[in-house]
Amino acid sequence: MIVPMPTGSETPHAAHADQAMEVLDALVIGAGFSGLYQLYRLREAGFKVRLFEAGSDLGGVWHWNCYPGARVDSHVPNYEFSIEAVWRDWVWTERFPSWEELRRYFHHVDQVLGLSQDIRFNARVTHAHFLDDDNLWEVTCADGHRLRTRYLLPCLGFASRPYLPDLPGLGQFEGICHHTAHWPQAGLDLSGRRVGVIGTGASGVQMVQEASKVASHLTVFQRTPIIALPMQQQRLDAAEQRAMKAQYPELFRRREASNGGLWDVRPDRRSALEVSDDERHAIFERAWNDGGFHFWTGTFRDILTDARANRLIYDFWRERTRARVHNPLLAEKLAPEQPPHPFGTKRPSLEQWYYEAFNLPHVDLVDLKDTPITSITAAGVQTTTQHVALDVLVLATGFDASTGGLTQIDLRGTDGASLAQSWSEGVRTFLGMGVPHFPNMLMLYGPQSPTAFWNGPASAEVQGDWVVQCLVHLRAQGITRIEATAQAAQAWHRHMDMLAHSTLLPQADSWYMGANIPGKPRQLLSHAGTRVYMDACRKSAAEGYAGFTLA
Ligand code: N01
Repeated sequence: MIVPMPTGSETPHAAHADQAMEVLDALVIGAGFSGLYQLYRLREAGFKVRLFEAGSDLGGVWHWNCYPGARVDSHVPNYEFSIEAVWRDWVWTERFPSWEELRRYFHHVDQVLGLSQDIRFNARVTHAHFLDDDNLWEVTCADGHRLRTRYLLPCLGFASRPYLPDLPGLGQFEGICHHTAHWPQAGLDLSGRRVGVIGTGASGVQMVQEASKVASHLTVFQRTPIIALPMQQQRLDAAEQRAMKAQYPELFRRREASNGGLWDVRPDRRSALEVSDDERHAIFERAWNDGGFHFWTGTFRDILTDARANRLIYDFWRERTRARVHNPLLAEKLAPEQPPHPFGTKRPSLEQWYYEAFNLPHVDLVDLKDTPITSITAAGVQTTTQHVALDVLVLATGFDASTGGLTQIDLRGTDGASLAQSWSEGVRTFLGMGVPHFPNMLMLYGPQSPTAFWNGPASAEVQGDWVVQCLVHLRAQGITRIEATAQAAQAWHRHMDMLAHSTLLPQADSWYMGANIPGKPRQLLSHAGTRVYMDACRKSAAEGYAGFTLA
C-alpha cells in the first residue's frame, strides 16, 4: 500500500517543489486489464511505479458494472492475460464469464502477481498538471493526495464515464434509479418490482434478460433496435481446459497476431458477393452457431465495407431473429425490415434469451421513435401517449465513450489548456497514445487506438509492451521527455479519417463515432485495424520514436 502523503494547502497548480512529495517514475491510472499489465511489466523492468484506482477493488469495468446479467462478450481463453503464472492454475466455468467470475479472476491475478501492494484504491485522480521545468506531472486525487511522476499512463478504458441523458424531471423520480455502470455494489433485488429499462445497447440487453425473469412487470424503452447476436454460451469443463493448456502459448501468439485480438475469429478472405447463395448461407450459419463475435467479424472480409454484402448479413440476422418473436408487430420493432443502420456499425450485443423475453406477458416494449419520453415523473415515465408506473428505473444509456474518462480529469499540458479544451473540436493524438502539448503522458486503450475493435487483454499486452519498451528506451538513453508532435497528430487524424471512410462505420450514430453524446465532435474514435495500427507503432519505434520529440 502507498502511505498517504500529508496533504498541504497548496493548490494543484503549486509550481514549487514540495520536499515531502513522493516522485515516481510512472503513475498508472486505472486497475483494469491495461493498468494492471502496465504496473506488472514496469515494476518488473525496475521502474518505481504505482497505480491509482477510483474504485475500491481491481477489475476496471468489471468492478463498476455489477448490474444483473453483466458478462463479457469476448470468449475465454481470449479474454485473459497470456502470463503463464496466471493462466496455469486458473479455470473458467463459462465460455462468456459473468462479472462475478471476472472479479474472482482479477483476485487470482492479484494473488499471483502481488499487484495491490502498489495500488492505491479509492483514489480518483481529479487533476494532473505538467511541470514544464521539471518534466514531471503533478497529480492530485479527490481526497487531496498528491504526488509527482515522470510518466503519466492513463488506462481508463473506453467506458469509465457513464452518460446520463438530459431527461426532463429525472431528478424527481421517487423510486430507485441507477445507471448500469453505477449499480449498487451490494446488489439490488428486482423481484416483484415494476422495472423500466431505458436503452437497448449491450448493457440494456443483459439487464432486460435478467429483469424479465424476476420483475412483476418490465418495460423496455427502445429508441434504436439493437442488432443482438446469439452468444452461444457454454459451461466449461475444468479437465478439458487443463488438457488444452499445452496449446495456450500458441493460441496467445495467434491472438497477438490477429486483427482484433480474438485468435479464432477470422473472416473468409473473399467477398460475400462472390460466392454462391448456398455457400454464403453455410458460412453465415456456421458463424451463427459458433456464437460470440464470429457472426460480426468472422464471415466475409467486406461485411463492414460494402453495403450490398452488409445487407445480405442483415437479412440473414433478421430472418433468424423475427422467427423468435411471436407477435409480428413486435418482431418488426425489434428486427425491422429496413436496417436501423448498417449491420455491425453499431456495436452488436450478445444475447441469450433477449428476444424470447418479449414473448412474456409481463414484458412490454415502448418504441421511443413513435412515442418519445416527455418527462420522468415522481412515479415513472411519461411518453407522448402513456404514463408507465415504475418502482425501479434503469438507465442503460451508455457512456461518453473513449474520451469522457480522460476529459473529466483536469489534465493540463504545456500550453495551459486542459485536454477537454484541446479536444473541443475533436480528438488529436499520435498513435492514440501521445498528445501534442501533453509530454510524458501515454494513454492506453484510449481514443484513436484500436480500442473498441480490440479484445481488451490482447490490447493491454500488445500496446502495453510497446509503452514499456518505449520507457525502457528513454531511460537507457537518459531521455526525460517525450511528446507527440502536432504534425504527427495531424497526419494520424487524416489516416483515421481515411480509414473511417473506407468502411460503413460513419453511417451509424454510434458511440464509435462520438455520436451518442449531444454536441460531441463526430469522428471515428477507434482505429479500425489492429495490425495496421501496430505496424505504425513499431515503425515509429524503429525510427527512434518518429512522430515524437525526445529531449
Ligand atoms: O451503451 P450503448 P451500453 N433516450 O451506448 C439509449 C460495452 N459493453 O452501456 O441507440 C432513450 O451501446 C441508446 O439509444 P440509441 C460494449 O462495447 C460490453 O449498452 O442512441 N434512449 C442505446 O440504446 C458496448 O457497446 C458489455 O438510439 C437513450 C443505449 O441507450 C458499450 O459498452 C456489456 C437515450 C445506450 O447503448 C456500451 O454499451 C455492456 C435517451 N435520451 C457494455 N440516450 C459486454 O461485454 C441513450 N439511449 C457484454
